[in-house]
Amino acid sequence: MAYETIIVETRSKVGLVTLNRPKALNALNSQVLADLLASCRAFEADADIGAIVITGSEKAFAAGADIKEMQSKSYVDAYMEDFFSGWEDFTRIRKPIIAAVSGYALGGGCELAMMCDFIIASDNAKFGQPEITLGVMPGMGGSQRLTRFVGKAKAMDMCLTGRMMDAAEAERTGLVSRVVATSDLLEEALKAAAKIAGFSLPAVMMAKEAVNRAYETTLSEGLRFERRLFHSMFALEDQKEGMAAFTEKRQANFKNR
Ligand code: CO8
Repeated sequence: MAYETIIVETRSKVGLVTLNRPKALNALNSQVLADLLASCRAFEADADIGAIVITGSEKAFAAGADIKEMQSKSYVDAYMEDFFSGWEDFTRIRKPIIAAVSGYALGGGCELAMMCDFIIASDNAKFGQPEITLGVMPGMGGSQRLTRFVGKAKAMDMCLTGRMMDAAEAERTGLVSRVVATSDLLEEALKAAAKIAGFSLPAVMMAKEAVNRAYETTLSEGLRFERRLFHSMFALEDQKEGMAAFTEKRQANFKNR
């Protein structure tokens, strides 16, 4: 399938999506949303794919929602079309997604990165929610996810002043899982994705579901949910294989069933 705003490749068992609107610093418009959703759904349906990486350019992961697309909308336009609600569908992709972030991840770009399962950042990455400088506020999860990831003080600081966080601060505050040299970013993200794709896919997907549940429920409910999923794993051939491989001191050969 041909995409207008992204480049889609596969690297062995990893699906790679590169945002590709260089003249607009990968600003997220409705076409990007449609392309990204279609590509991730195709990877979701492809039994050979075990993980997805989303990246941008060295200068920008994405500099936000497309201001030029938004600026003339009326309240009624935004409300009636439920503007950008499609991003919620992105969070329903069940296979693991890594955001490989270099350069600017601002506004919707930061929010897209946070919708992924974890973020690997290059040392030149800059995260921010600058919507306040445009007379608005975050609208794709920035006020909610950022607060859960970095806590109230930092989230308020970012959302109210619009200032950017560099990669070191993003790692210190828990927004990103690791920081690597800019030149190594894609390789490191693909390596992490390939590692995940080598494990049992049902186990990986259940682990993703369980961690995400931690953000939506109480500790006791989350623990019960985790235990039920854990019990269910004894129905997997991959559990038998994984544990047999350990005791037989050999590499596991998962069948994803
Ligand atoms: N939208 C549209 N175009 C953009 C965007 C954007 N977000 N960001 C950059 N561009 C364009 C510029 O207009 C410019 O285009 P042109 O050459 O045609 O003028 C081109 O990209 C290059 O940008 P700059 O010349 O500005 O590059 P600089 O290196 O000087 O600056 C910055 C880089 C600092 C990233 C600067 O471009 C900038 O501040 N961009 C805007 C950042 C921003 O405010 N982002 C938040 C957008 S609002 C948002 O994301 C809300 C999401 C919630 C929606 C929810 C709906 C329900």
